[in-house]
Amino acid sequence: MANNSQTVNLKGSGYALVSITGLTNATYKQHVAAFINANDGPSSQEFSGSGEGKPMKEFYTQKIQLPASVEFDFKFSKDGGATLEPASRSQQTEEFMAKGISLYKISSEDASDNDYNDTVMQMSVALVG
Ligand SMILES: [Ca+2]
Repeated sequence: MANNSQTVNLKGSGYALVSITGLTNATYKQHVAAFINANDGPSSQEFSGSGEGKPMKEFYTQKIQLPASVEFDFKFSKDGGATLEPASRSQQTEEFMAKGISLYKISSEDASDNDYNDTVMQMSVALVG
């Protein structure tokens, strides 16, 4: 798998409400594509933004059937979006689990300073029966 891509596997059965949003800490424009492959079909969402501590304006929320996988592809642009190049991802996805809900943090680096927070994606998965 390319190092600008990371997949989160969502195990189980039944339905879950999946919500994804993100923020940037970056001068360069950040692009993220999320591909959701659920038991009841695929969906996807693109996210973009730039700036320090700026939320991305896109927000994905959908009820899906488990099991599912969610692939995050991270890119960035040095020329305002005309040319995209891969942004290496950070360390492993951080995962926070509680009964019925999981939270994930997936972040990337555009290789200028290695602070690994140029894009920080957050995903919540709430079981809804
Ligand atoms: Ca950085």
